[in-house]
Amino acid sequence: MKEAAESSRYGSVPPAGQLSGSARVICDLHLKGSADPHQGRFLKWLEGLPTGESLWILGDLFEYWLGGPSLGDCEFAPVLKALRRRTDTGGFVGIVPGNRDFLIGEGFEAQTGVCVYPEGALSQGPGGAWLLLHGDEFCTLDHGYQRLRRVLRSGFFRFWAKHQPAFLSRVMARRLRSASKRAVPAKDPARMEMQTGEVFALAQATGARAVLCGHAHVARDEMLGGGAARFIVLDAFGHGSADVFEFQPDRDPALVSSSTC
Ligand SMILES: [Mn+2]
Repeated sequence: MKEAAESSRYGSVPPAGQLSGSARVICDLHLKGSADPHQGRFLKWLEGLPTGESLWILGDLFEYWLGGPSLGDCEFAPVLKALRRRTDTGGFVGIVPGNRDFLIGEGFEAQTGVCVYPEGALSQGPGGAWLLLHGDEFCTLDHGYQRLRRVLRSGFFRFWAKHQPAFLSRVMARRLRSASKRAVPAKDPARMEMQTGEVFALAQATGARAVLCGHAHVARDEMLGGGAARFIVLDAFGHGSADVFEFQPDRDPALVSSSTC
């Protein structure tokens, strides 16, 4: 029963979003606008994806996302249009918002056709259920960050953010970014790490055979609990040689590079 209760936190995934056929998973693009060469590179990569293949984005697609004001921001318009084109032509795209773009919600879903999973998603894949998350929830020893995360993701904050004029949202986003930049060097790196004990506990609680996430910007692919669960972290998209996790019907799912796939 506990497993069912834990699993119900995640939205249901339609057949097109299951990981049984061809699917690609990416994360941490941190797109900054049309002057960002990285954004152009992503758009080209997206265009080259085979039609009908599903795509999951595990958060921090944008360097920052303010909700409503960002939907009308011409800097991000090419990204929104490209995602719309993809979903219009039958390609499933799912997103789990990250700590930079946690305000991605209904407006984004309506404009792009991308399915938004605020808490993460539990999808069927090879060998059973795969839990798809951003990954910041596993940095449990960083108590200050977890406190901030709870506030920013609360219904109250979402309501507040939705009703702020665009300029105030911008000021707030800038403050959050610079506070985080100031705080990170002062923190003990060990406390900022993902806690694999937490990953394994969540895999057990949700019945997932694998947990797939990003956030750390450093790839890893390992077995936890003596082989009971697989834990995979992707490199940030466009950085490193393991920035895409690929599912193909004829081979084992694996980390690959976006420059070769
Ligand atoms: Mn992140």
